[in-house]
Amino acid sequence: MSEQGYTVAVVGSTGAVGRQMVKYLEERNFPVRRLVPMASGRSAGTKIRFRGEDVTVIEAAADAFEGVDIALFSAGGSVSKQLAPEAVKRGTVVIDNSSAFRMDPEVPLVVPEVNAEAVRRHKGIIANPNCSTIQMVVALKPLLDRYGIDRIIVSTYQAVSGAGASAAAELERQTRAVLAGEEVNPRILPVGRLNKHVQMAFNVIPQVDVGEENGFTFEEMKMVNETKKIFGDESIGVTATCVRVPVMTGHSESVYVELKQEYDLEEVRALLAEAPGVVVQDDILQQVYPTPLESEGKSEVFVGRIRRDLTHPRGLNMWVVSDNLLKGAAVNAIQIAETLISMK
Ligand code: NAP
Ligand code: 3JN
Repeated sequence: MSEQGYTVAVVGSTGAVGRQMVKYLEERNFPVRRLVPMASGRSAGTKIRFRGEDVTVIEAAADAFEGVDIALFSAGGSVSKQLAPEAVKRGTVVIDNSSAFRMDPEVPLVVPEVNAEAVRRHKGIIANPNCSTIQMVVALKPLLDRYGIDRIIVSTYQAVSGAGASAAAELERQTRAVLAGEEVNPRILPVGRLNKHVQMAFNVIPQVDVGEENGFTFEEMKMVNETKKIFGDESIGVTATCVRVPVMTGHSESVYVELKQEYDLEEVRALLAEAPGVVVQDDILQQVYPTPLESEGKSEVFVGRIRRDLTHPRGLNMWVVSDNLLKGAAVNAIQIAETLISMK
């Protein structure tokens, strides 16, 4: 690592998340000495803009990591499994945005507002959690610290950009087709690699990622398992229902939490208002609450509809919204990199 900054690779730099990684490395003034954008052979040779200059995208391959200090991976789990160990062999610290290593006990799974210290345990790879997990744990962390958490029941309303640039394009195409009275022809959502596809425009789909034998989807089980790992508490009960909605960007979540102790609602609001990375927007009588449209382009987690549950003395309901491509992916990954270099 050089005093003038770091050589930073972005693997998947042409994708929905990778583009935001490049943009936010610049916006957050990360000390990049040299940017190395990578993608598949299909995009090699194309240019991306960084700090006012065109930088050529190269094909991701083992040798391309020679001299790279930090690599932000966002090209899917199979690329991470194949190339992250190669990058580590060459001295690169990998911050991986896929699920490939998240549950590996040797790999820290980090949301800096929640468990920044875990970065110190890395052995070359640090995992970035799933977007739906990240925004929920940021909002729950102050409550975990003050009261403890018994149980969480979450339902998500996930934007199509979470499924990649092609899914976002599909929603736009389908919406135009429906309005023009044309055939819709679903091709990507809910899960590109499955054979059956479902219309997204003017619809909601109760499936994010593939189904599992236990009746949950992989996305739902990511929320269950990642939350326990990040909070370092296997005893917390987590149940998730993940739903895709026809929103371009911004995931929303209805979160019901049962705390270990009785709480004071005004104290909960104050704790959330003071929590790092959280913005409270909460006044139903004045119609103040977060929406995904308004969260787009912002790095914080927005919390509203904070209310005492009427059926359980330690139950609390809230509505949690964040830009899934930013705090849910690119910004959290860059915050991990910022934490890493601050610990040097
Ligand atoms: P996307 O828009 O489809 O972009 C995929 C990117 O990966 C493109 O840059 C693509 O490059 C590149 N790529 C594909 N195959 C490759 C290969 N063999 N070698 C190198 N690069 C390759 O997808 P996305 O939404 O940005 O998501 C990418 C990945 O990020 C996901 O698969 C997931 O693992 C992770 N992700 C995580 C979260 C989260 O919750 N934290 C959210 C969204 C995504 P080309 O231009 O060459 O095709
Ligand atoms: O669908 C969403 O809103 C988030 C998608 C995340 C995602 C998409 C494809 C593959 C992931 C992820 O990060 O959990 C993966 C993956 O399993 O790597």
